Amino acid sequence: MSRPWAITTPIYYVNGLPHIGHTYSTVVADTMARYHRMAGEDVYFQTGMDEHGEKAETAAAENGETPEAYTTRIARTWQTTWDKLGISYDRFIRTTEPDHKIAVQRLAQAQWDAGQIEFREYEGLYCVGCERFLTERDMEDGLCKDHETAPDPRREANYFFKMSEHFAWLADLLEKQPDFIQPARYRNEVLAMIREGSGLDDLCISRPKERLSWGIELPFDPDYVCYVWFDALINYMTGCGYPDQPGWEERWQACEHLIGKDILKPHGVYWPTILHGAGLPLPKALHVHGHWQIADRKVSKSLGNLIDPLRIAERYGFETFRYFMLREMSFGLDGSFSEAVMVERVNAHLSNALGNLLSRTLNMTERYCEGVVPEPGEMGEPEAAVRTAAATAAAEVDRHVRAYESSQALEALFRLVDATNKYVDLREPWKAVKDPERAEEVRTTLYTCCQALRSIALLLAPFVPDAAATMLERLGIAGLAEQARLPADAAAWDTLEAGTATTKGDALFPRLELVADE
Ligand code: ME8
Repeated sequence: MSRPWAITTPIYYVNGLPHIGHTYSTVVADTMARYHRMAGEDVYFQTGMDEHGEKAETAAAENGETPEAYTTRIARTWQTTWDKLGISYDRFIRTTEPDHKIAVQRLAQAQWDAGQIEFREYEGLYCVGCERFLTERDMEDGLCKDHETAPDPRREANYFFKMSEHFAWLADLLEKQPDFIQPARYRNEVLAMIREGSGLDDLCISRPKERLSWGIELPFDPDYVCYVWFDALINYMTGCGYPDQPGWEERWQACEHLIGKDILKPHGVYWPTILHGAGLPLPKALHVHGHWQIADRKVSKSLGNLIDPLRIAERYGFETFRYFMLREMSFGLDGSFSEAVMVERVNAHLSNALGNLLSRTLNMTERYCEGVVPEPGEMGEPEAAVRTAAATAAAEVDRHVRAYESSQALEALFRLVDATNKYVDLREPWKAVKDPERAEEVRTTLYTCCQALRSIALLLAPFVPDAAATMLERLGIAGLAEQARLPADAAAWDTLEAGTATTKGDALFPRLELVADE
C-alpha cells in the first residue's frame, strides 16, 4: 500500500461566489494533490462548502429561498466552477450531508461525555461576517478588522467548550512540534493568541434554535444547534471517514490543512483543542497562506473587490492565471494581484522562456531531424550540464513543493528552462546544421533539448497540467505524466527513444494582451 497523504481546503461559505482568494487556496491544494499523486502517494483531496449558520440562513431568506434550496443551488455553482477549472478534488463535501451530521454529533457527544462542555450565560460582541464573538484584538475603532463592520452586542445562554483548559497543552505541542503550523510566523501568532491575558477564553459551541434553526442539533440538547465553526471544522474528519469508516485514523493523521490567514484562530486554536478535548488524534499540519490584495486592500466579499476566476479564465486562459498565482505569491505572505502584472509575467516566463524553448526545439527537430527524436552522439560537457540542471531542478521542486513553496518550486523549474535555452544558444544548431561534419552534434543538441523538455513537462504537470500534457504529446510521449514518478523520473536521462515522432504544433502559450475593462 502506498503512503497516505491528504489535503483539505477551507470549506467556503455559501453566501458568496468563488473569487481569486478561494481559487488560490483551491489551486494550491490541487497542485499539491497532483504532485503527491505523481510521487506515488495515496492522495485524498477535499474541498467543499460550509452551509450552516446565520450567514447562510440570512442569505437564503434574502433570496426568498429555503436554506436547503439556496445552499444546494450555490453549492452547485461552486462545484461546477471547480469542475470547469479542472480541479482534481476527490470529494466536494457539503456540511448538510448526512455523514457529516453523524460526525458532528459523535464528536460533540465525545466532548460532552468527557466533561468538556458547560452551560453558561454569555455576553459579547458577535461578528456575523466572521461567525464568531470578537476579542479586543479582532477590532479596530469598534469595527471588525476583517469585515470593517460593527459587531452585534449579544447576550444568551449557551454551551461552552472549556477551551482555555487546553491552552497550556497547545503551547507545549507547538514547542515540541514546531512544524504543526507553518510558516513559523503563524505558529508564533497562535502562541501569542493563547498567551495568558490575550483575551481568548472558552468557546461557545451552540446557538439556541429559537434564534437559529439552520444547523446540526446538539446530541445532548434538542433546543440547540451547533455553532457553525464547530460544525465546519469537523468536515475535515468526516471526509477522512470519522467516526465509522475502518482505518479513518490513518488518513486523518496524514491530513494537511491549507487555509488563509483570516481563519488562523479557528484552525490554530479551536480545532486542535476541540480534538484534544474529545480525545481524538490531530491532523498532520496546518499550512497558512497570505491574502491576495488589490491596491493594498484584501480581496473579499464584504469589500466587493472580487476577481471571478471564470471571467479571468475566459480572458486569459485558466492555466496562465494558475501559473501566475502559484508563482507570484510567496507562501505565507500577502500578494498583490493585477491583470497587467499577470500579463507581463506570463509573457516573459511562459510565452518567451518556455514557449520559445519548446517551439524552437520542435521546429528544428522537424526541419533537421525529419520530425523525430534524433539518435544522439557523444555527450559533451554542455550536455552534462543540462542533465545536472534537470536533476537539480527535480530535487529542488520536490523540496519546495513539499514545503508548499510553489513560487520557489517554479523558480527552480525555470532555472532549468533558462539553462536549456542558454545551452541551445551555445550550440547554435541552426549554424551547425550548415556543416555536414557537425551533423552528429546537431542530433545530440536536439536530443538533449527534447530530453530537458521531458523533465520540464513532468515537473510542470502539477502546476499547469493541460499545458504539460500538450508538451508531452508533442514530444511523442503522451500520457507520461500519468505513469511517471516524481521526482525520480524528471531527473532520469537518456529515456527518450530515438525515432519517436514529435509534433511542432501552435504556440503553447500565445502572448497575452491586457484586456481593458468595459
Ligand atoms: O472562512 N486571499 O469561508 P470563506 C487569499 N467557511 N485567500 C483568500 C482570500 C484572499 N483575499 N479571501 C478568501 C470561511 N480566501 C469558512 C471556512 S473551514 C472549516 C471554514 C480563501 O468563504 C482563504 O483560503 O470566507 C480563506 O481562508 C478562505 O478563502 C475563506 O473562505
